[in-house]
Amino acid sequence: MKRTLYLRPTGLMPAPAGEVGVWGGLPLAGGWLSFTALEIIRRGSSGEASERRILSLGEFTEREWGRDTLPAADMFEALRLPRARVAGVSLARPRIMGIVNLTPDSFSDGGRLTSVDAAVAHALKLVDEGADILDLGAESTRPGSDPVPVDEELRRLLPVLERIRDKADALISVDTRKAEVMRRAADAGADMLNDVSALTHDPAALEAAAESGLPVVLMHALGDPKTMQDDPRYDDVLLDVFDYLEKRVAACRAAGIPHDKLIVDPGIGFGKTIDHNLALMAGLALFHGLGVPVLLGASRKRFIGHITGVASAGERVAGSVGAALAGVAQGAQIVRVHDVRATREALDVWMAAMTGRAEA
Ligand code: HH2
Repeated sequence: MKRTLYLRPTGLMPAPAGEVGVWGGLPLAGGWLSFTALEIIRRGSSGEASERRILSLGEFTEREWGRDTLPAADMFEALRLPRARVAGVSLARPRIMGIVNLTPDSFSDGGRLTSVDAAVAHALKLVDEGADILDLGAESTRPGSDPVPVDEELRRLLPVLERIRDKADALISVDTRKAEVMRRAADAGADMLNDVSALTHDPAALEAAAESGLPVVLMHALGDPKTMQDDPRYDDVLLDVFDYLEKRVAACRAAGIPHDKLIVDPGIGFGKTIDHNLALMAGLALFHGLGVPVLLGASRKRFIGHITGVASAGERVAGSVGAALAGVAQGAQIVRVHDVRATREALDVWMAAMTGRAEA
């Protein structure tokens, strides 16, 4: 049945330490925030949100509790439950995924890491700077990019993966859309998979990911990289992306991937205008209603250049840090970034200032 009612947690505030609760609030996904209100979004027959109403949690439960079933009860439940660890790493605090592009043509830093030595050194530097996860990508998916043959992707990826596997004190994620690359990466010791097509590009990917037993990031993209920026349209971008990810979560579970191995990502910049990206950023907390961790990849992307006027992607560090903090302020458990050190410092200060506690 098509979903017509959505709950976006709002009135977000830092979760208190220890057993003390926020009066009138509930913990958001077992993390660092509590939500004290819900935006109730109703989708009309035209496909657009036809009603948006913010109710405090007290109002919501008082009004609705008496009924047999709470509206969107599945989402309400999903918002509160703590998230499972990802490959042993707790998501009770935000995690940084550092980008290692092994491609000659990535939009922001392509061609820099063409030797295995340079890529390994860069990956280890990101860990030193505070990355919890490294995301190795050997196929660019920037707008307009061409696909890479599987042999070439493996040739770029495996030597680096094998060399950092035992050296890097971080999880290793592999950013790929291909089943064969997923299998080989799992054999070579990868800890998680990241597919910008949410396991739809390669018909064998669902099975390969399920067999690997690894956690998987399911990202939303409209169309493929070659054409995705040609006039993308949605009825309501936030609700359409939610529905898509909900369907992909269901497809993964049907294929044997457990719920606690899934992570979702709205796919900033993948078949989206500036307005679409900003609607997703502003509504990001909605995705917690899927009951799995949320990943945000906004680093150095075009909407940041549009807002700041910084044309060169490599110089969009401050804007990217701002975007990462905005994501974490909505409970995103993982931020995928190029500039690990700047993000780590900003995040540590932001968390300490928000919660009144410095992490050891
Ligand atoms: N963005 C890019 C690539 N992979 N994966 C996830 N989960 N989320 C993202 O937002 C995302 C992603 C594009 O950025 P980048 O890796 O810097 O560029 P390129 O694809 O050109 O290598």
